[in-house]
Amino acid sequence: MNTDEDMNEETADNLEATKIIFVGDGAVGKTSILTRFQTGGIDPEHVPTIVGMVTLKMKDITVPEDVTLTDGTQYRLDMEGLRAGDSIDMNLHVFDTPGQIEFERLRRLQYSKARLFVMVCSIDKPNSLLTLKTAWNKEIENASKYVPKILVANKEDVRDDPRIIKDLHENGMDMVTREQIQKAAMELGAIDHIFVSALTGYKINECMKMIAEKSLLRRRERRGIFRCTLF
Ligand SMILES: Nc1nc2c(ncn2[C@@H]2O[C@H](COP(=O)(O)OP(=O)(O)O)[C@@H](O)[C@H]2O)c(=O)[nH]1
Ligand SMILES: [Mg+2]
Repeated sequence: MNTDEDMNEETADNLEATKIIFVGDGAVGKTSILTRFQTGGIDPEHVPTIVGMVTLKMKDITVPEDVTLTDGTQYRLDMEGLRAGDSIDMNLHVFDTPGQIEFERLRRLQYSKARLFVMVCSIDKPNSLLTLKTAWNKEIENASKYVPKILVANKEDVRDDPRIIKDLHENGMDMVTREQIQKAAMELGAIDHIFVSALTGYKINECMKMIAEKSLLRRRERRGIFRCTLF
């Protein structure tokens, strides 16, 4: 089935290895989301990730429609041979990156050929949403402007936890609201967002499906941009 035309990066052959990158501050639950999806449980200890890659086999993924963001940016289906509504199986190679800032060089190496960035924050850590906007988004945009991103707000299970609400108040903070996440998704240029809990498993399967589906899109290159020629 392979014609010469198929031998570029954007063919359905690449479904064998679709590269997904998780980013976000340490301890927001990136590793836990993946572990919960794979095994149905999470490790209560926080073990900082150095480099982790897991392969997830995803069945019956529905090829998505194109997406247009409120600012007009378009994300289009970018896999030859696929049409919106098709049902496919995919292998996701998910890179669970270290959140610590000192691993920046390591992360940059991982970003090449990514098909989707999953930006993770935790609703009990307002700062983890702020750093997505200030630090992580810049790092991602530097790596590629064409790769779609989604926003995942974890720890939905603690939303009404009086002890955590009190702790946040004592430090002059509040739980991150649903509206704040919605607004942040727009500001970040995320093509979708979802609230999950790795602890209870709430929306974890939906989240992984969303990841698989959205990785098939790519930001449409703007027409009419002056292309530099070197002579
Ligand atoms: N309450 C609650 N705790 C969570 C959830 N997800 C992860 N955690 C805890 O948060 C801590 C950090 O999780 P981890 O997955 O290591 O974060 P990472 O650094 O982003 O990979 C661990 O103690 C987890 O048990 C969640 O959905 N709810
Ligand atoms: Mg981790």
